[in-house]
Amino acid sequence: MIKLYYSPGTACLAPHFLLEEFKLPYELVLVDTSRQEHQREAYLKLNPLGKIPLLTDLTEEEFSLTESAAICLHLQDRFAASHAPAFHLEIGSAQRAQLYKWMLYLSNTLQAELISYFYPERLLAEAELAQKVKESAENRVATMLSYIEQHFAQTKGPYLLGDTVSIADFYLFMLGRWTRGMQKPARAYPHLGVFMQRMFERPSIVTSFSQEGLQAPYF
Ligand SMILES: N[C@@H](CCC(=O)N[C@@H](CS)C(=O)NCC(=O)O)C(=O)O
Repeated sequence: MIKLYYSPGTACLAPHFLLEEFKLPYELVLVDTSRQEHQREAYLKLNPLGKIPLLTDLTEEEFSLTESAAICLHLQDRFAASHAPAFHLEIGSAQRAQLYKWMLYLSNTLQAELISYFYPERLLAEAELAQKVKESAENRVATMLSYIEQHFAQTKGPYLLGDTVSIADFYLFMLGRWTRGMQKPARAYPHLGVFMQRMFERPSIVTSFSQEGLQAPYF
C-alpha cells in the first residue's frame, strides 16, 4: 500500500492530487508539524531530512521517496500508462522533454523562491532584514509568474504542455496556490488565473483539499 506522509497544504499537495487523479489506492498519514512531529525520531527514521512530503510503498519491496517533484515524476512513470494513459509521455519525446523543463523550473526556481518568501528568517534572522528578504522574494516570484503568464498567452494553453494535461500542471497549481497572499497572486494574471480556475474544477483537487481539511480561499 502506498502511504503519503502529509501536512495540510504543503508540498505534499501535488503528489496527493496525482494519487487522486490516477485513482490509486493509498493511505494518508498526517505529520503534525505544529507538534513538531516531523522532527521526532519516528519520522526522522523514515525521512532524515525531517521534511514533508514522504511517499512509501511497501507493496513489492521497501520503497520510500522524498522530494515532491521526484514523487510526482515517479507516480507518472509507475502508474500513468496503466492508470491514467493521458499522462503517459514517451521517453525521448519532445513533450516529455518539455515536461522535464517545467518540473525543474517549477521545483528549483519558483518553489525555491517561495521557500525564501515563507521562511525569510532562514536567510537573514533579524526581523527587519527578513522582511526585506520576503519582499525581494515576492518581487522575483512576480517575475516568474509573468514568465508563465507569457507562456500561456503565447501558446493559448490550456495546459503547460498545450492540449495535454500533465503532472507539471498539478505542480504549478500547488505553487500558484501558495502565492494567494501576495500582492499579485497567480489568480490575478489573466491566463494563469484561468488555468488556476480550470485546475480547481478537477475532482482530484477538490477531494485532496477536502481530505487535507483545507478551506477557502483555495488559491
Ligand atoms: N524540496 C522539498 C521541500 C520540502 C519542504 O521544505 N517541505 C516543507 C513543507 S512545504 C517542510 O517540510 N517544512 C518543515 C520544515 O522545514 O521544518 C520538496 O519539494 O519536497
